[in-house]
Amino acid sequence: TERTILLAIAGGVATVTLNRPDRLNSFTAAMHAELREALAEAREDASVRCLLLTGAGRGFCAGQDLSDRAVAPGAQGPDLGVSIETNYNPLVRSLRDLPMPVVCAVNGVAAGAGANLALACDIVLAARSASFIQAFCKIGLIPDSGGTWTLPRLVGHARAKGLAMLGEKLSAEQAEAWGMIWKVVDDERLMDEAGALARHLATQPTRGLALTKQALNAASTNDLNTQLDLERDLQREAGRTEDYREGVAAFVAKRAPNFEGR
Ligand code: T3D
Repeated sequence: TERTILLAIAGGVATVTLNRPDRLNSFTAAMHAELREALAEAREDASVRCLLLTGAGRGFCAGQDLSDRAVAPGAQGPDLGVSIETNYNPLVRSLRDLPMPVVCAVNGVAAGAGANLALACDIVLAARSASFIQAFCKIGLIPDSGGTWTLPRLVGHARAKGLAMLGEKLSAEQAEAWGMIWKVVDDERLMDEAGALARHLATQPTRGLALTKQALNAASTNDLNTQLDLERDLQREAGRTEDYREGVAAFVAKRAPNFEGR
């Protein structure tokens, strides 16, 4: 059977492609399991210094595959808490905790958990024709995959509530204008630009970027004093990396640095 997740490692970048295009890459339990495997493989490969996540076909990801979820009247449906605990939460945590930049190339519609999966990544590019839909409210659910946490922080409470309670389609351009994503790219340029960005990041000081990610992630919940302490600790760590030494040496010698990710 066709793999539902594709993993390609080249040039320091692990490209992970959601691959159920005829279902707009919506998630089954098997696909979650394959994605966990791919992320573990990428994480364990010492050559990988950036992860790029995208979708095959015309959609990015339509969230949970709902054909798995229809139940006869009166019958007991699946426990969605178990689904979240086993599949969606570990996925969001693993992207957040991955000690390298995670780039997302949103190639088409991102709906439900698919939208919030994209927003859990560090740098989100979207095709001009892509869109984001907090589709949960239309079927009686709440935004998951971190959406209730991520959305208000990215776009503010007023917009988060509008998106979550109305489930309207938000265009990629509006998402960029609201600061929800990094950048919109013309459709035919998306994968080239996302690939170039990921390959660039893979040549940068990976430890420093991982510590930067850790600090910014923590800032969403820390007060200033706690954050200043954290910056001290993480800067101490960054200052002990070989890439920091190389960065300063290259600057002083007026030459290009050669970062090794250590
Ligand atoms: O259950 C749990 O474990 C809890 C966790 C929940 C997390 C969630 O993500 S809940 C939210 C689930 N997702 C949705 O509600 C979105 C459903 N999809 C849509 O609303 C639309 O498909 C889109 C707005 C995303 C795209 O619309 P459009 O018109 O571009 O495409 P389409 O025709 O609707 O979809 C194309 C095909 O993909 C179609 O199949 P067909 O007619 O060609 O045989 C459609 O049924 C299928 N598809 C799209 N999304 C899903 C799906 N099939 C199963 N599950 C889907 N989520």
